[in-house]
Amino acid sequence: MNTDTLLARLGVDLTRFSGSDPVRSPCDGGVLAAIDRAGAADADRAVERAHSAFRQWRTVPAPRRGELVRLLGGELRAAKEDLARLVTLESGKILAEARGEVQEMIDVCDFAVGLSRQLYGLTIASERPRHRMMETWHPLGVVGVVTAFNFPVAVWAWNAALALVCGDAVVWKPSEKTPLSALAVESLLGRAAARFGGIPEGLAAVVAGGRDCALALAENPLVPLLSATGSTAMGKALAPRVAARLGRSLLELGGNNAAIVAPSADLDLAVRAIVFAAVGTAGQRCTSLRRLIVQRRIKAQVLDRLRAAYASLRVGDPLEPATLVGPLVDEAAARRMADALARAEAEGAIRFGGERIAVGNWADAIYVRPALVDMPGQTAIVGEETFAPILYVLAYDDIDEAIALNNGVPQGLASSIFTTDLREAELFLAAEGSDCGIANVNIGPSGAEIGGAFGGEKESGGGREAGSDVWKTYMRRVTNTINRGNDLPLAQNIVFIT
Ligand code: UN1
Repeated sequence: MNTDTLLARLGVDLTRFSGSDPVRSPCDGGVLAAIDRAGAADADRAVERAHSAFRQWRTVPAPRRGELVRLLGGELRAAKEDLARLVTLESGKILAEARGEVQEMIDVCDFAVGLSRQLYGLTIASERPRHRMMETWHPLGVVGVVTAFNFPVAVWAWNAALALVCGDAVVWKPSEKTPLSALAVESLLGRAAARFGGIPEGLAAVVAGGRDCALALAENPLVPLLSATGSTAMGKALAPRVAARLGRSLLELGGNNAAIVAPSADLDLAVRAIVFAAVGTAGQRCTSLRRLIVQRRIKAQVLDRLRAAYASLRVGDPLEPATLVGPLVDEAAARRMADALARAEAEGAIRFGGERIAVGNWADAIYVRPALVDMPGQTAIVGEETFAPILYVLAYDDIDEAIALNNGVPQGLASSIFTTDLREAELFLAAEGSDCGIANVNIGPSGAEIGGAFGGEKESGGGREAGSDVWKTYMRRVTNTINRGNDLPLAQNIVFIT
């Protein structure tokens, strides 16, 4: 199926593709379509329209808003295979993972539908006679959503499914590398909206532009919440602009995720988990495993097993069912990977893999063998996130040292420990254990379910998306005090007689 047919099946208006800016597929380096890029003024217009839409949407009862999201989930189920294929073509992730990404959208829609009947507030005991206090949650406004190429659709869904149920409008700036997947999602939402009986115009918009659009969303006072996923550098550029107008940011930034392998670990299980977490999505997840912290006595054994597993990894066309590792997203990613490996070698690394390989006749596509890098310690390069399949392997002697290494980087997204020792596992999860937003036992750091709150600490940005009580970020909390009496008792026993 060619791309035009795929886009047409997804309901994308092909007349939008008469633009001058080519969208390339990392799979073969070919041009998928050429679009016109939106600019800052388009972003501001979309925000204005979204704000008007919000003013209507906030008055629709939440369970009814949930119905829209239920219908969106239905459209996603029906289009799962087509959308996954488009995600693979545009992002380069293997089809199995692209299907997983669409499933993640469906899952969060289901979650949000349930939530639409559970936006609970509290009743609070008042200190004053014949008074009652309560907490009410109201819609917040326009939510700006900035997403990255590696999860071109799921991250929007984590935000939008919740935001729509919470009564908000959404303006989405997708990655410049993956606008087509975003336009396809916009079209599927359009189908859901038609079944719903129509939604306010501009309630969920896509602004397919670049950095200037993201900056416009950050600076626009009609955007009370900016949810941005991407590099730490991007977060550092956007967050001060949102803060300058005292807006709210939800940041999901870089990770430098570690796994500790303790002597008691089930190594068959650990090796499988490590390989998935380190090479899945070609090392281009924010949750990708980048540092392996192995007890010194078993390090040689673990490295041997990993080398064997890495040697048998099939790197190639992500549309082929047998492929486990697809391409890197672009030339710049390949350059950053080569630079990181060169720096690691200068810092004492012994490297296995990491070289570029040819796939098909695709001279403009970038495929690499994942790299396993034996390091003498946690050197400077190990503290950096390189968005590529590089796994640094470090040794530790005792568990406190392992936890200190886990925590000894600027990022704090995801972490894990492989152990069958209960005390060690519990220590890792305790206050003095991992300092990350995600801490796992006997599974890798990536591949989170949507039911939990997703996000990390330190330079990973501090935001939380998806499940648990994250919906509260998308609403404004109002504290109400109601007096049913004829007196006016003041709080804190203040006497003020007029
Ligand atoms: C990301 O890479 O931005 O936990 C998100 C995971 C996925 C989401 C990753 N569910 O790996």
